Amino acid sequence: MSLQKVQMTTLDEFLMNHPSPYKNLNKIYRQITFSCKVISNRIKRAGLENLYGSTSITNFHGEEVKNLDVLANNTFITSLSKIKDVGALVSEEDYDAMIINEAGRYIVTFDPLDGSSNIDANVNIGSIFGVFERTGDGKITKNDCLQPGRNLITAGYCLYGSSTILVIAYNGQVTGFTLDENYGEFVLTHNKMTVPEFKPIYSVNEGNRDSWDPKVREFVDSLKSTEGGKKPFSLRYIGSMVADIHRTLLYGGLFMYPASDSAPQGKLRYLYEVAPMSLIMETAGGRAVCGEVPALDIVPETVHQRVPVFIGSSGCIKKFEI
Ligand code: AHM
Ligand code: MG
Repeated sequence: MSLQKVQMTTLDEFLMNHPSPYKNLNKIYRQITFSCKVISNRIKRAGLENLYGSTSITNFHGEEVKNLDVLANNTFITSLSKIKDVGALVSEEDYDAMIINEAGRYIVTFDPLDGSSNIDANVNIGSIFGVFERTGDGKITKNDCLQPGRNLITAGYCLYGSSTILVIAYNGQVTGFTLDENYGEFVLTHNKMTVPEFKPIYSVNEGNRDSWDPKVREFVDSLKSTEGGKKPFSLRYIGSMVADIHRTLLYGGLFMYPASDSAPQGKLRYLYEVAPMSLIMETAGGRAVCGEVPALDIVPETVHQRVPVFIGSSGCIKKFEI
């Protein structure tokens, strides 16, 4: 009997075979992926371990904090704080940037558990992260955290879905790894990912339609129009950015979170939601814009700055710009 050759590349092996010019980035990846494995496991066991539901806390964003939000945030902070090259952390769940080592070289921004409103419904949720380098040679400061997405040296997300998938923009490529729970390893499953140039799918919370800018309203209406026998775009909206972006990356289409009357800057935050996802989409050949400006060129003024965003296939973004 001949044994079949095992053709698996783990994430560790991938990082070793594709060394980054940024020293010790693999150590940061080790801590991030460990956090994602822990979070993935706890999400799967949430019903059994009584982890669903909310804390009594409303955070500074005015949002209800879920038990799993706290667990995911603590997991990221604890594991990243062990790396001496990590100088600062910016988390969606914490009011300000945290300087954890003034001599550290890197800033890690993260949304530990995105899609909070879907947590208790067992619907896909995810973690998002980005890594910047400090700007000067001196001690790291909170100002070093306010950088445009273009400065990200790597970014990624982990989708906790029917399987757990980690997608990273690393060394100029987008690569996907699936968690093999038998071995506890992320294994390469999606090599050199590229987003289709065009696909008639749009993804937006259309309940906000009446309070969008008229240009956005007209644009979304045009996607649905059947005038002249046109086939309308299909609507797909999960309400978890990680899941909506993952589908967009694989199938193509357009994900949007425009500004509205109740959210004049949009809802999504730049440093740990929009910038990392924009880097991933642009590296995969797609586009991301905040109105007229490329999303990666925004320089945030505060760590929790929100921006309106349109992100996806370049052919779909082009339609918006016409
Ligand atoms: P969260 O970080 O508190 O979970 O909020 C971000 C989420 C995104 O995942 C998603 O795209 C958006 O909020 C959905 O918002 P809405 O419920 O307004 O459609
Ligand atoms: Mg979020």
